[in-house]
Amino acid sequence: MSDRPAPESHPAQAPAWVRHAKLRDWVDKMARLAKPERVVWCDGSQAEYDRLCEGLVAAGSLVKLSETLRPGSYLARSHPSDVARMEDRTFICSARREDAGPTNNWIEPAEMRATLARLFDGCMRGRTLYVVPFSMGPIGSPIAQIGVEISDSAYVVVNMKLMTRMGRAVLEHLGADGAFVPCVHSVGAPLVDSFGARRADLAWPCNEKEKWIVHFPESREIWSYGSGYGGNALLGKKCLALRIASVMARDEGWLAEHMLILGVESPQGEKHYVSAAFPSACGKTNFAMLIPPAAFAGWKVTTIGEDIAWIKPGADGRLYALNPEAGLFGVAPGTSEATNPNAMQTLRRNVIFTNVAMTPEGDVWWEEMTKEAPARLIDWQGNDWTPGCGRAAAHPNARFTVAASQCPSMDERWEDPQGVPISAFIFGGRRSSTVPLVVEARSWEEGVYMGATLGSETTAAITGKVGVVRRDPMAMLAFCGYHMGDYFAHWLKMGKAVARPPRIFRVNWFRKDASGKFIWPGYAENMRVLQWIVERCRGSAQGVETLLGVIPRYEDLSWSGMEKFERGRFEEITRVDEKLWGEELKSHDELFRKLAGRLPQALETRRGRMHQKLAA
Ligand code: SAT
Ligand code: MN
Repeated sequence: MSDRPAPESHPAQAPAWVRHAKLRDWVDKMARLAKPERVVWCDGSQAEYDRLCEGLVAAGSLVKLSETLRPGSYLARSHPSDVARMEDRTFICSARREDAGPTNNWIEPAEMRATLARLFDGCMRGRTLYVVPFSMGPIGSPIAQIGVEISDSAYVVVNMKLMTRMGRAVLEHLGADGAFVPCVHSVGAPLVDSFGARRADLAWPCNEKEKWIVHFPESREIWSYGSGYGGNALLGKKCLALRIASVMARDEGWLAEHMLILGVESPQGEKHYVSAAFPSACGKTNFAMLIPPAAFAGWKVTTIGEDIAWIKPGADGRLYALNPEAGLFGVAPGTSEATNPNAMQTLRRNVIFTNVAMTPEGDVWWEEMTKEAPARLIDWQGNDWTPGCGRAAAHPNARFTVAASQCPSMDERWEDPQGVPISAFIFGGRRSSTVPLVVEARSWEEGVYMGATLGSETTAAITGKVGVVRRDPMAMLAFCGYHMGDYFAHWLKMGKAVARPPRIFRVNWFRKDASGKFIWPGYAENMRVLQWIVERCRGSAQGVETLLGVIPRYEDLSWSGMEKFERGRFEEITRVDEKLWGEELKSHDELFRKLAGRLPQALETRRGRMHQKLAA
């Protein structure tokens, strides 16, 4: 039997509020290719969200959690082959291989398009094609961008509703001919085969054999096939807001960064905003929602964003940062009242949890959420679980999706369409030795070098060996949509493009002592470092020059409430060990060799100077 002509080739008409002819044509074209049973244009309403969640519950894809313990919330359990972003299946298909650079996977665009045409042909048979218009950034903000994702996953639609400004209002703003980034997504699991035979759906449909996350930077398109999880499927996040946006930013003179944005207000009411990049497993979300320790009465830390920053020059010569997202897609394990009370408060209601464990009462649990695990749980795969059974109850990459507006620490300006002025950039990694608690760059160039050579040790949550330093320039290794050498050059250029560029700092909360214990208590105490940083920006704090930059002395930080942290400990955590830095530089050499040919001379020179200083 051949393809049945109807209803596949006659998907539903677009509603009257879709005035964009090119968008309608594109959706028609995609529907003819993917052959869904129906097309639904999402309006982004609460009624639509509730209806879709009900449908997902009925289909067994979501479990409704206890309305008393976790109101308005759901749990999804993914297929075990589909639990994280897949860097080895992520491609930057620029016209020329050298423009993707050595840190990205690349396939020749025509070949990739042929593969996608084959994969997407009929891939939505028996399913609904949802059209999901979304804005990254407040609708109408001069910094915002519009995307339209088509997806055959209702789970994706409800997550996009929490993570972005989504629906009819976006298309009303787009008008009849506005620019949008087309994003195509399919779980790659048709319910009807090409002979018309139907099969039952799975709770978490995906394609076990093939997954592809593909970007065409020149035409600014995103295609994703085979996965329904996180950044593989919620295409506004890493795909648009970082990989495609980094290319737009390079071309248009701004920055799309893998950075949190937070505000720090002193008791005198002086406010600074800082933006910080951390590779995964460095406590980025916790830092974004920091609550100052008791001794810091009158100090306030507020959140603008916890993952991505879009940063543009303002008329006053400063850089302004905007959080393009409207929600949080955070790692659940490790989140607790001790590590992040603001996150715990955010998660009280209206959350979609993915791959966490469930209690017999219909609430959620994950490793380290409480000191003691409940006596019985259903684990992330739906099996009975008891403490000591040898398995993790939640998947280490289990997630929560929730509207940012529910977070008690959100800054009053978090939706300011102009963004907020940035005083400092911070680069942080997880390093058990070598890198001091905090160091300030003496120049923009030195700061760019710090960011470019950012490294972090791998943890159990990341696949691969534990404790190996992975170079992750600006925490953008997996997210830069073009050649990393050109990206560094762009950063250098941006420092010259504004009259008052932010100061740049490097931090490391993770240094260990000789007995292998963390020296710094972390969490709330990070406020002490943050205070020094903003006071440096104000010009009021002191420090000393070292090989690496300016480092505070013991007396330059505030220790009230933490008197037990003696001078000796502080010296241990801020020491610059020349032998270790000799080793460290060799590893910078390795990264630079990889980028040779496109590495800016200024960074080369700086590295040479460090080598010389160490040799002297
Ligand atoms: O899954 S996401 O890409 O959204 C989060 C992450 O892996 O960094
Ligand atoms: Mn991230």
